[in-house]
Amino acid sequence: MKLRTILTSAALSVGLALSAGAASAHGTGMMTMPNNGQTVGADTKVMHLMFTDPMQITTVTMAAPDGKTYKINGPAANQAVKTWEGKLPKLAPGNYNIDWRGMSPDGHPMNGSFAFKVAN
Ligand SMILES: [Cu+2]
Repeated sequence: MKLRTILTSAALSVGLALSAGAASAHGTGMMTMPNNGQTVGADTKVMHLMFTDPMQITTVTMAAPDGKTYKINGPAANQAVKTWEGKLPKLAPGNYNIDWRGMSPDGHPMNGSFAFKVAN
């Protein structure tokens, strides 16, 4: 438990978590909506990943407080986009974590994660 807590906070502090090697090669500049750590309303219907350079996103999953992992659908993996908009399922109050995987224009595998909370 202790170790997991440490790893989780370390991952968050790396900043919305572009993996370290890839991030240094690409600058950073990634943003998400919701922001990492943000509290949003249950009426939130979409999420965004925003990049300074176009990114091909291959997989986005969301761990929900019901214990399930949902696949988030958005632009297809063969499209490179600066803003990736995914449709969220109906949200219940609680803590959510989103993990994404993709590939940069030069072919580097990229991934990241962020967390948000849905208010009661
Ligand atoms: Cu690269």
